[in-house]
Amino acid sequence: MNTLIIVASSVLILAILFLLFRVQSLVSILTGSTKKIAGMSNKINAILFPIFFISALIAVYFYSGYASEFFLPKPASEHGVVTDNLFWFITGVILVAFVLTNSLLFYFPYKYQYSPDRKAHFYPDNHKLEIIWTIIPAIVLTGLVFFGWRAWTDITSPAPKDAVVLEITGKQFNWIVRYPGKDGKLGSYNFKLIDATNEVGIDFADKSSFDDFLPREIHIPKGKPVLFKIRARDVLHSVFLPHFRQKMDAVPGMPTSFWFTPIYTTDEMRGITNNPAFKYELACTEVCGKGHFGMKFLLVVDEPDDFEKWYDQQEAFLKKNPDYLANVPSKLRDLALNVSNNSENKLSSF
Ligand SMILES: [Cu+2]
Repeated sequence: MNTLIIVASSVLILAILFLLFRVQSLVSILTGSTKKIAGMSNKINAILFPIFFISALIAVYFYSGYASEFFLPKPASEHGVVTDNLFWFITGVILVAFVLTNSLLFYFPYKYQYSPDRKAHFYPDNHKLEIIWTIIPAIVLTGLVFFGWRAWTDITSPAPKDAVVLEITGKQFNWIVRYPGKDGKLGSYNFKLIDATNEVGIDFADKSSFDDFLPREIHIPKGKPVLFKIRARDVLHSVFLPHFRQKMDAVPGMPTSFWFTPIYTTDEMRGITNNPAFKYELACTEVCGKGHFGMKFLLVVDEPDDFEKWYDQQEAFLKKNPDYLANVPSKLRDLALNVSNNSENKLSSF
């Protein structure tokens, strides 16, 4: 409300100044003293420049306090902390450069306003100045690009060997998540095998697929690297995990990936955000059709022990859908039955 009042009064003051100026111009035209108007309008314009700049700075200051309510909460991954630090550092650099250059930009029209006693000074170039204002931004920008590049390569580099792997497939209009089961290997897939139940086209000729499971919620352990393998079934989608500061397009025919390490469990984040109903979520950030808005998937960060427990309780796709055993080559069918029924014990045979 305060912001609204401040903005409204600033607009009102500007409007009044403008009207005063207009009235005075008209009066001067009527009385025939046009030279005086030029001098007067110059003065008013000159004073308005710094006034406008200072009021804009005050408005930005108030607005940033108001907008901070909508900032993303604390980053919940190691990469998120790096990304956030980089963001705030860049914002700081830009703010300093902005305030410096714009202070001069708005101050100079005031300082060098028209004066009959002053003649313009011809000052075509200054090599030293040119070199300084080229080299300093060049060094700062190179530094920023370097840190940004390092953060990016870190997120997209190969995940550590012990990373928890999961596959996420975007389709119009939901996400399908697949874990590799106890063997840690995702079974291969083939788009020709997609049907209403086998939504990602799991290929049951590959024995790594026997224990794959497709849960309704993503679970990941705190403090361990997690690798998301991303693909799309139809159009472009984009996997966005705002709390972990992760975002990657899901592209049909071109698998992508990223990895990160979560640092707060869902429960811890409930404490941090002071919101007992807090849930991590995954959203689609590529306008992919009319159901785009509904592409939400919940994500839970567990303590590593709870995660193991949850992982062990999940039922393999083949166990839930025994009809698909028919797709398993006959010589592997016994193994498939064993693995899917009791994935924990039988995997040593792989
Ligand atoms: Cu989408």
